[in-house]
Amino acid sequence: MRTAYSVDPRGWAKFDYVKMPDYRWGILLAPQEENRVIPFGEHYGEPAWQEVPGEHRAMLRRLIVIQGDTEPASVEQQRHLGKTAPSLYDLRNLFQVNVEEGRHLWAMVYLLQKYFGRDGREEADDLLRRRSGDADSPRMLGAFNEATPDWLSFFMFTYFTDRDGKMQLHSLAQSGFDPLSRTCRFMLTEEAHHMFVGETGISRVVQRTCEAMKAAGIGDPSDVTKVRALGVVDLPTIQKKLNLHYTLSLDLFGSEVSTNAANAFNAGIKGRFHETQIKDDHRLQNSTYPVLKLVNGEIKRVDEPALTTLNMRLRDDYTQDCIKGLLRWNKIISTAGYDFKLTLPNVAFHRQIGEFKDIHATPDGVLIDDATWNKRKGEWLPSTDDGDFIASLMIPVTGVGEFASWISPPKVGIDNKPGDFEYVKIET
Ligand code: BYC
Ligand code: FE
Ligand code: FE
Repeated sequence: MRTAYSVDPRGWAKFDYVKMPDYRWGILLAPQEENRVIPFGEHYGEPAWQEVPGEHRAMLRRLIVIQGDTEPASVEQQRHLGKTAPSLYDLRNLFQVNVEEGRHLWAMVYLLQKYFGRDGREEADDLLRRRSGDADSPRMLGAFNEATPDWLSFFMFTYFTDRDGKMQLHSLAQSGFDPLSRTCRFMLTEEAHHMFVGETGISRVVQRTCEAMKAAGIGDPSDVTKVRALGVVDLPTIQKKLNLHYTLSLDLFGSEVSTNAANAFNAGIKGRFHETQIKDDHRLQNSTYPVLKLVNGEIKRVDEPALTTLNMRLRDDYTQDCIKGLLRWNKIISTAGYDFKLTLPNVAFHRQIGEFKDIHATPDGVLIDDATWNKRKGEWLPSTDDGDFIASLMIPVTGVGEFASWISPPKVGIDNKPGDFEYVKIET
């Protein structure tokens, strides 16, 4: 695989071919900021900790373990995809994402080993024992036990779920525990590429679908049978995949109202997105934040103490961040002359965590009963048939400069390489 192989402080990304088994992880930390102070919570303004603060040890360890647990989980979920890559370019991106997620696990294990003594080592062993989707020892958070069955899911996952990673890493990058802050700041530089893979991946799928529809003279993008006959993914199915991965990712923010989140903030362990840029007291003892709640069978905004609503706040920041990609995808569709818009479903739709986990709602946020949900959920979430159709398109393409029928080539190559660059050399 052609990737960044060298990790030196001046221009750490030097590219060359590396054999996968020879790939080595470095422990990468953002440079130490001189005189950094804890930027929020009850220790606000005190010097950042270089060692684990005894009183917050258990909470800190729990958050590091949860963060660490998601990283190898995503690799486990994606491990089958190399077999069906739509091009060498995409195969290279998959491998790149996977080696970096592996390194993110390494970064969290480094913190556990270096700063937490014996129980840190035991937690690190447990990280190796758990497996995504395993009945006996699953990964800790819901979305990381779901399947990533095809490349459309991979792109949705890197767009939506890696973006939860971005938000959580930003919050942990604010941490008063300086070694955690420094590891997370470095991880964020890699996270940008993962989300790029997702955003451009979906762009390329949408692009190809629109081109194929136009060439075939199809006017109605919702004519699923006709569009599928062209060997491309129809836009309604892309919307269903989006609904699934967005809502699974919303669950990763935890409950809207959470004392865990309040405690982590108070303790100076986990801050807000862009904490240091927010203009307020950074203690939040007296302020409120509006939360969506179920009140007498209706979805209502209710003001709650700001401290307990930090998960909701981070989730709102996340949704704002998600919208940007949708604008780009919709631009491709409208430029092609089609009247179809991809949208984010209402936060009450398809939830397993938080306020709305016990009710059913449509993507528009209309509450519905169990029977209606069971009858209609196939309109909103990928069905077995949809999965089978997408699977039928997942035929590997390994010729140099070639791409599968259902996806456009990228606009530019990685490291400015031309379209016919051999990103991965496959040993036969
Ligand atoms: N599934 O007070 P609550 C990434 C548990 S992704 C299962 O509502 P809290 C990546 C919760 O643990 C970023 N369980 O929530 C992306 C708690 O259990 P305990 C990963 C869940 O604690 C792509 C109970 O429910 N990093 O990096 O405020 C590829 C009540 O919880 C879930 C982090 O998440 C769920 N979805 O917030 C590769 C950062 N949600 O303790 C990598 C660290 C909640 O009562 N984690 N529960 O047994 C955290 O900050 C928090 O733990 C959470 C939950 C935001 C996840
Ligand atoms: Fe990661
Ligand atoms: Fe990632």
